[in-house]
Amino acid sequence: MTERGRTSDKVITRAWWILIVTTVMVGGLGLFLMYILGGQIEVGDPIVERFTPTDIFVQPDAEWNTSVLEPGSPETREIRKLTWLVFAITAGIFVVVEGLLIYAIFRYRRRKNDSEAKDPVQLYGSNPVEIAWTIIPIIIVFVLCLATIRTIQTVQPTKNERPENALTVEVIGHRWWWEFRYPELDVVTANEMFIPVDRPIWLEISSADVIHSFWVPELQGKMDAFPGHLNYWKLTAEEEGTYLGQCAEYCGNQHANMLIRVEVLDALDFGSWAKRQAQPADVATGKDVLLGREVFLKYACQNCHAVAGLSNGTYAPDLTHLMSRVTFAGGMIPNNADNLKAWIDDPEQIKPGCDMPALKLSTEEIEQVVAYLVTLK
Ligand code: HEC
Ligand SMILES: [Cu+2]
Repeated sequence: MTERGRTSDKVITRAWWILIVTTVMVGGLGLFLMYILGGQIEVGDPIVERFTPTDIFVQPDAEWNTSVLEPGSPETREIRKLTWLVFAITAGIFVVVEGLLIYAIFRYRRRKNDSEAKDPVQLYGSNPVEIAWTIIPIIIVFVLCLATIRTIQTVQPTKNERPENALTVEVIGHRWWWEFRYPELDVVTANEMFIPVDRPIWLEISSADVIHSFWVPELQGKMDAFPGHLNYWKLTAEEEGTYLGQCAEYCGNQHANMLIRVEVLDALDFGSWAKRQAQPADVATGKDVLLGREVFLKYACQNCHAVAGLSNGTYAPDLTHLMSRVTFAGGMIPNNADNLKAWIDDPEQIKPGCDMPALKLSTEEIEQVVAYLVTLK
């Protein structure tokens, strides 16, 4: 072509440069902002001088193993099978499409001795090609669809498919913690779900407020927790150990601190855990402990929290066997006396926006109430 052809080449080159430079600039700016803001997002302001938590955002003693590719139940094994199938099909598509693209780029590139004026052969429409690239994707989507439906049918039970020998756990999402109730065992606990190995567990999942989602990646898929509606999950853990999970539906500002910890025990250990949990632990003796119990009753603690034999609050985590749990506040903080003091002094400092108010206890009262709480084993 003429002068004009060359100018448009230049324009295209310039456009490429503008695109590359803007991408790098916008990306760089984004990273820079993330760096600055990331450093500023801290857990609360250090307004509290009296007590400071020793450690936060830790799941003590647990491997951070939450991979969907390492199934710990028959259900997650089925899900992984589907994952690999979808991956294989889409990887195949990727290879074919990219292969053709690269082939076309090299095979039909402009050669040195091509005259500038020589345009490639111009084709307008081709029925066989149009039909092929309509039918093939339809078949692929159909296959993916069938495979997905089959997996859903295998892993997701209907209301009537509760296995005979299953153990029922009612899972209730709250902002921002989980409640676990075992109706057959008369046990209520929070954030840490204990289950026996090799026995089907029947989960009845719901919510006390907004929509949450119960997700322990190695044990089952995600299941929404709705207020006023039950969803069912069935799972059988195949190995003892600790499994971690996380609320998987954005539910407010502390969503990220709504963790799940599942302890899978052998049948015997589970039996003794359940037996212990079903009994009250409120056996306060000693001056400070008894005073702490008074503090618990005097302040509103008892309206929100249950301690079997002492109070019946249902709004907040059951504290009957608080010290049998290794974490508290939705699994975000290790459970020990120092952290409990910091928490009761000002929950906002640790978990901004959470639904427990700072009740303005004196330093002495905090020491006393924690002396009482740590007896709840
Ligand atoms: C208005 C209701 C309310 C009152 C009153 C209240 N709490 Fe709480 N408390 C909560 C809620 C809600 C949580 C869970 C917060 C979270 O994890 O987001 C909580 C969590 C806790 C926890 C951690 C439990 C766990 O396993 O996660 C302890 C311990 C606790 N409160 C002690 C107390 C004490 C002691 C008092 C009295 C001084 C008190 N609370 C008063 C609502 C309340
Ligand atoms: Cu949630």
